[in-house]
Amino acid sequence: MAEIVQALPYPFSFNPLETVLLVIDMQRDFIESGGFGTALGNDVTPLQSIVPATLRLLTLVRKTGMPVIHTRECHKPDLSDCPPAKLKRNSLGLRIGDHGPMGRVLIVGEPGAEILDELAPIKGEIVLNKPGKGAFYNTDLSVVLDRLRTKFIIIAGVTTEVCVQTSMREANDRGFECLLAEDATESYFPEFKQATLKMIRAQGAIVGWTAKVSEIAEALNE
Ligand code: TIU
Repeated sequence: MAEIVQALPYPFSFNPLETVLLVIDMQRDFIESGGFGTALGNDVTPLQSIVPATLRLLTLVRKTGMPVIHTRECHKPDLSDCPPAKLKRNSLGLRIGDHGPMGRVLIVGEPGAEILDELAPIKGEIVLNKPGKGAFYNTDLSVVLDRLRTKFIIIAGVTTEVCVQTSMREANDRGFECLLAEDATESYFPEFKQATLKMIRAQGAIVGWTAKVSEIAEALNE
């Protein structure tokens, strides 16, 4: 049964039985002060503003029974999955693996790598650790989506132009139809967020669609 979201650049038609919600990297390291986002020289506070809309999206998707997949950008404690080029890229402050106020930066199992309490995965939801910006690179995401018989992906998370956009492009190239939740994604740079939304839906949804959480809720009669 097809549902229709009043999305941009034109309505997004999807079957909830073939849809997953992919929540990208809503981790303390990006959203709370003192982690990786701060180490890169950013003011992290704008990212905190999307927590309520992301929670609303999670809540309504959970109600429908659609699968939820959370990702976390993080690395093994020995950094064997972190290419030297990524490790040395940040020369401003703390680097990946350094000890910071939320434990070792971007390392699996450390407090900073955890998803925000408000958005924490619940029983049955899938959590994928990813070493890259894209959610498909060096992860089991393709296998998981195949097993769930996924055709459509609703995407939320941070940051819009880095891990979210990379993951959305990867998914689009793999044949998934993707809808980005506009108010459940954020960037450290407002102009980058707006540019990303525009470039995703340009040229007849060249990468995918965008819509507000309220528009997704409407399509799901919530
Ligand atoms: N720096 C930045 O904007 N983002 C990242 O490094 N990772 C994610 O987007 N998750």
